[in-house]
Amino acid sequence: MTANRTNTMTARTRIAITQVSLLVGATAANADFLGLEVESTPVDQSSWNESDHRDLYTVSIYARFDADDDELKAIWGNSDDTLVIRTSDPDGFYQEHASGAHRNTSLDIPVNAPSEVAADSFITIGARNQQDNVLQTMAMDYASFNEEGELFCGGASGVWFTGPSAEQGIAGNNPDNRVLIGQFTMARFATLDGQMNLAWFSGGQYEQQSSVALFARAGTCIEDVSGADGQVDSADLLHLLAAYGQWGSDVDVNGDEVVDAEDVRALLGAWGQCD
Ligand SMILES: [Ca+2]
Ligand SMILES: [Ca+2]
Ligand SMILES: [Ca+2]
Repeated sequence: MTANRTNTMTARTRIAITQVSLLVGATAANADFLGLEVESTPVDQSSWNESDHRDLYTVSIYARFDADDDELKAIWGNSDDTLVIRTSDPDGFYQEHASGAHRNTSLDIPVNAPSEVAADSFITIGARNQQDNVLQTMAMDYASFNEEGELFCGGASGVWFTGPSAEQGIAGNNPDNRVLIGQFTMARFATLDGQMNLAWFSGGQYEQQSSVALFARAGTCIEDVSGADGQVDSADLLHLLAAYGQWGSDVDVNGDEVVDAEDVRALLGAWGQCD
């Protein structure tokens, strides 16, 4: 089992397929934001104070930039451009309830804290804990998210952001110019999907992109639709074909909601070990 995996191509493929016009329009002007990336990591539950029956994985979502001085400033949603992040896990996102929605609490991750804290689901810009975290948030409703449900903003505008003097969203202050925008913990093989709007500065210019799509599968590749073994083979193909034509199935590979020939093509293209 791989300790760490990156689904860069998956995330980009989905954007390419579902947001073609947007991406084409945005690429010329906004080449500085390269897209969302997803990384999933197994959670070590051996020293937890409280048990969770699931085989948990933490899915981290990053915004990747191409220049050190690009700076992610805000993630938002409103009635025109919905923000949603949700999971197919029937038990929802894992929440360590003392940690809150966005680490902007008095709780840091001390060295000897129970490891539940590190697995908490939260949103952020850059910061993984409360140390020097100056994240701000306005009009976001975290009630559902804090109770393991989806993160949603589709009515009044809600936003999380950093102020003018903040530095945690500057790409060069983060490894590989990737700025963390949230981590979400769920059962292995559960899917995470959603969309969001991002704003950033590049060369002093304000830029933004709306309805950036996101799709990932915890602990394995998105094409491992039979969800058991970390490889893409005939079992996955048969499983996908059995769901052919269905809408809203979690067998969907490219995240456009319907299971069709595009998904068969994507699955065949990923044939073999997910690793
Ligand atoms: Ca939380
Ligand atoms: Ca499989
Ligand atoms: Ca599809």
